[in-house]
Parts: sequence; C-alpha cells; structure tokens
Amino acid sequence: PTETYFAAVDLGASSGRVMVGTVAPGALSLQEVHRFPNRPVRIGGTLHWDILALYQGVLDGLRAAAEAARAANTRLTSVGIDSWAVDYGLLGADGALLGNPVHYRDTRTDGAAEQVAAVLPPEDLYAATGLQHLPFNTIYQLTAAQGSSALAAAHRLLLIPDLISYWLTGEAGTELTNASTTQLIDPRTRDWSRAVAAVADTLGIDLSLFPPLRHPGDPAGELRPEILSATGLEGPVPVTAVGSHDTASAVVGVPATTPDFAYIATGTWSLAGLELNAPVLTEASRRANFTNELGVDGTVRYLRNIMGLWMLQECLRTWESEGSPQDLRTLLDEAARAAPLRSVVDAGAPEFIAPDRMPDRIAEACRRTGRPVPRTPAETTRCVLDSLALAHRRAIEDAQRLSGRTVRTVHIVGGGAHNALLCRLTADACGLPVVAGPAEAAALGNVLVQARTAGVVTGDLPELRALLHSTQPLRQYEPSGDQAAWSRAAALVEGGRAEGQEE
Ligand code: ADP
Ligand code: LRH
Repeated sequence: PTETYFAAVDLGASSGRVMVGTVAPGALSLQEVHRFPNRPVRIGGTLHWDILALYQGVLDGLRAAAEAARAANTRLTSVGIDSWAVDYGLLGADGALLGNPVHYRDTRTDGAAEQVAAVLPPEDLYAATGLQHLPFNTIYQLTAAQGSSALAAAHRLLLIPDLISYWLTGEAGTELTNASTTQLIDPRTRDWSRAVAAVADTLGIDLSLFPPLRHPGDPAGELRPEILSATGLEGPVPVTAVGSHDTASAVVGVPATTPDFAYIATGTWSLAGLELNAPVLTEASRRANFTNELGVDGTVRYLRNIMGLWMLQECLRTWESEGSPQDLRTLLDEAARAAPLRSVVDAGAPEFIAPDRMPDRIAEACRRTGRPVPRTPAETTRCVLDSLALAHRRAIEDAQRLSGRTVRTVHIVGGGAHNALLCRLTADACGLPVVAGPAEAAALGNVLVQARTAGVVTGDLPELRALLHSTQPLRQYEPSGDQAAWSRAAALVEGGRAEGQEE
C-alpha cells in the first residue's frame, strides 16, 4: 500500500494511549487502538506512578497496532514514545528498576527549592536554565531524593518516556525536549548546563546517571525480539526518538498556518505560550515564571504551566468518592448556563497542585479572596473554566509582552479542545479567535516526526502543520462577550495574587 503506518505511544497524566498514524502524500489520519487509565498509587505515604501497569498498557497497545497494520496488509514503519515531563525511574547496576517512579505531585519536594537556592540563587538558576519554577522540577526531585536507598544504588536515571523506550529496545538515551524540563539543561547551548554542573556535587546530583542526549528524529533502537513476540509485531521495528516530552509533541501538532500564533495545550495541565527561536532569559521573564523548554527543530517552547483540567478531574473524582458522581457532558451544559465570572480563582496557583478535596479547596480560595463560594457542581465547574480562561489570557498577554511578539490566533490542542465551553471562554477572555483541535495533538506530533524521519513527509514545522491543517477537523471560536467584564475579573485575580504568594 502507499500508506505508511506508525505507532505513537502517548502517556498522559490521566490516560495512556497507543495511536496508529497513517501517512500518505497529502494525507494524515490517526486511529486510537488502545487507551488505558493512568492511576497513581499512594503507598507508604508517597504518591507513585504505576509504571508497570502503564508498560503493560503500552504492550497491549502495540499488539492492537500490530493488528491494525496486519488488517491493512502492511507493517509498522516505526514507534515513537512521548510522555509527561520531569519524572524518572532509577536503574541498578543489573538494569533492574529501583522502586516505582515518584509522581511529580508528591510532597517530597517540599523545601527542596530552598536547599537549591542556598547553593544557586533563583536568579542564577533561571539565567542558566530558563526554566519556570515548579516545585517538582527534576533538580528538586533529585535534591529531595538524597539519602534514599534507590538513589544510593542507582547506576542510571531514565526520564519516563526514555524508561519505556529502554524497556522496549534495551537502548538508553536522554531525549532533549524532555531533558529540558529537568532544570539541568542550558536552553542556549541545548546541552547540560555548565552552571548547574559546577554545583551539582554540592547539591548531591550525579549528572553521570543520565545517559547521553539524543534528539527528535534520532534512532532509538529496535523493538527487542521478546517485544515482537509479545505483541505479534513483525520485525524489525525501529523506535524513533520524537519530542518525547508530550508538550513538545503537542506543539508540533498545532495546526498553525501563520507564524503569529499562540498555543494552549490543554489536558491535565494547560501549557500556554509561544514557539520562539531563542530563549528569553530576562529577569522580567523569571518573575513572570515563564519557561524556556526545548522544542523540536531547534525551537524554544516559551510558556507557563496553568493548573488545567486537573482541577475539574479532581472535582469529578471527589464528587464520585462522595457518592454523587457527575456526568461531564451534563455538568458542562449546566456550567454554560451558570452566571459568568461570578467566582474566579488563580488557576496558576501552586495551592491546586496536590490531589484531593479539590471542590473544598476551590471554595476556600473563593472565601479567602472574598468571592462568592460556588454552591453546586455546575457552579464549581463554571468557576474552574472561567478561571482557566483568565489564566490563559494572562499567559498569552504576558508571553507577548515578554517576547515582543504579537499573537493573532490562539490554538487550543489536547483533550480540552473537546470542551466547547472552555474554548469559547478562552476566545472571549483573550479577545482573539481560537482554533480548537486536534485533541490528540501530541500523538500527531509524535507521528509526524517519525514520518519525517522515515522520509514519508518532508519539510519544516510549517509544512508539517500545513498537513495537519488540511487533514484534521478543527473548530473556530470567534471572541464575543463583555471584554470589560474579563478585564475586571483579571484585575481581581491579579489583586489577590499581589496580596498572596508570588507566581
Ligand atoms: P492528559 O494527556 O494530560 O492525560 P488529555 O489531553 O487526554 O490529558 O485531556 C484530558 C481531559 O480532556 C479530560 O480531563 C477532560 O477534561 C477533557 N476532555 C476529553 N474529552 C472530552 C469531551 N468529550 N468533552 C469535554 N472534555 C473532554
Ligand atoms: C503535561 C506535562 C507538562 C509538565 C507536566 C509535569 O503532561 O508534560 O508539560 O509540566 O506534565
């Protein structure tokens, strides 16, 4: 057949999926062959990822991908793996996994930032790495893990997608886009930061645990014989390094047709910002907590993390555990009819990072800042979505101001592209047209980098994006509503922030 088949493994914080991308000249389609829940497990007071369940999901997905290819009388050309950032697994001298990877929402990093700041002041750390302060950046996790038996015995550290890739191929590497979220990389040299390396010993961080860097498009080994027999895949099947940070792949998957776009990758997180050619490392940028993560093809992902649909996911989980489960579709319909901008909270605030009791925590934030407390699940949902839209607006305004660029279109990709209310509110809040979709941008970005490496598509990011634009269903939302009301609400949240914590 003229069509070429690729498997994209995309592990998100809420679910993992294996997608089969089919590429032919001028054509691109994506088929979900397997989706499985990602359920973290708390044990002994620590929140872990259930990495073996996720690995099993990947194998089941590859088996389904093999069937899809067989049904089309063809084989998989390659496999690519992307996942969430910052977290890692440790391997011992014999290659065995030393404990379950710890979840970035675990509290073990409490106080670690202060420890690092005593050795490398935040201004210097930002100048060296350009990374926003998030309490769970790998540098803080490694600081917090000091003294643990796993770290003491570790011979190798693999970031989550690199760990999955290692188990599938036996080859170890550190993919750059994801490595850039560790806060150990210099975004100018796109290599390990010398400034951080100079103090690594003092911090007790052993950079030699990381295998060598590799880049999107690099070969990353071949599926091992036992993986082929477990999945029914016909070998050889190469694994290609993609933007292994899910957000890096999602940004490749933005169907922009002009350079003046902003993107919001909305799933568990909202990652809102711009694609740039060079990092912005100014003090103003640090104070605004903007990050310079590395993208595919030498780009910089200049963005801010916003709490995202996590807040809604956690509300749903709480309501269910309290015996009043809510149907998301009904809830969103009711939220669309609820009073707009009645209660808003700061959806960038770290107080919402941890799991549990989300409706109560939202109510507490409203009470503390003198806003009406939402009374029903629909009102809480409206509060979350209004607050997210405001945080999206602020990130896109700040990104323009700090980078000197102008935005004319906002692209929403990720699961949140399915949420029409969130898309409409974001268009209204930003006063800009929103193009929503694709929801599976990370898997599509993953497939496109594989397809380019295989020579099935050619060109730079604009050409890959043109293919997305012409093949993927998209929805456009024009801004409407009361701009002054959004500005007033933005000022209210800003005021609350000035009184409370810094970004
Ligand atoms: P992650 O990759 O972080 O696991 P996703 O990009 O898969 O997240 O997005 C998951 C979120 O997308 C869900 O929590 C939900 O809020 C939203 N979502 C997915 N499908 C729909 C839908 N049909 N309607 C409304 N929201 C949806
Ligand atoms: C989204 C994501 C995000 C990171 C977070 C830890 O899945 O990769 O880009 O900041 O997880």
